[in-house]
Amino acid sequence: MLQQLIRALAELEEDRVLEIVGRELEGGTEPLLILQACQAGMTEVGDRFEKKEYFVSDLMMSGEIFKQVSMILEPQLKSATQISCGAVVVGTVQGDIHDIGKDIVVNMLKSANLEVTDLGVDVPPARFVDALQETSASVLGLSGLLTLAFDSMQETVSAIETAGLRDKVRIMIGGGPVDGGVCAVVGADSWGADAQAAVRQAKTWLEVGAQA
Ligand code: B12
Repeated sequence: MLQQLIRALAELEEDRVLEIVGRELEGGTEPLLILQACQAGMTEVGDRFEKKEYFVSDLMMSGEIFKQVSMILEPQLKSATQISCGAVVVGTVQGDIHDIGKDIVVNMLKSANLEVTDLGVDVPPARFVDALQETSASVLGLSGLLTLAFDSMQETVSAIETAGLRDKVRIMIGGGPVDGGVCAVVGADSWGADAQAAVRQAKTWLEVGAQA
């Protein structure tokens, strides 16, 4: 059934996607598995865009469908307890407006009872610095899906260094094309392939134990 969900999203069949998601939830499927299937569908959309089978309007459509699914799954992914276990700042870097993955990361961090300041998209380096100073957060998550986002990530890390905050803040990066090589070039401390990795890393850095 999850294969059908992947295909329905790849085919941009909005009603079918929502129908399958509803049925899977009723049948007791883990919300995280549903989310991962939708992510696989989005990857297929991206592949078709690369092959010029899809256009930007199709990317937008896939984004809309994914956001609806996220809204349905969000309450199911939230845990019951609400005690904050640490502060994290998150945003999509300057020049990049992709926010679907970033929003999932934000929601999952919140679900882990972390206090998250979400700066949104197209965030300039100075805004990250301000937010870190305002919140005293010791963890920063940078998201970016475009190759040009790597430069913005590097500029953000440099701005944090210049502001004298680098030794107080651990920086993780993520988004479609990010990997260990990008992490090293950008000067971040860690990178993650998905939202679960972001939560694991933040909890490790914040030394949040089993209570979160
Ligand atoms: C939907 C989409 C759009 C939508 C975005 C809607 C929105 N509100 O976000 C719209 C239509 C606006 C869009 C626009 C563009 N897009 Co676009 N888009 C996509 C698409 C199909 C899906 C992205 C997505 O949401 N994936 C699903 C989410 C859940 O995955 P994710 O973002 O990777 O996030 C997960 C992980 O990466 C991780 N993660 C994310 N952030 C972080 C942060 C941390 C700290 C950690 C640890 C983990 C982490 O956790 C997330 C959840 O598990 C991708 C294709 C792809 N393969 O990714 C292209 C893609 C990213 N887009 C692309 C392009 C080229 C563009 C445009 C330039 C197109 C154009 N000609 O205008 C513009 C750019 C606009 C801009 N300045 O940013 C290219 C980028 C190529 C490149 N290497 O630079 C891609 C790869 C498509 C392709 N194959 O060519 N796009």
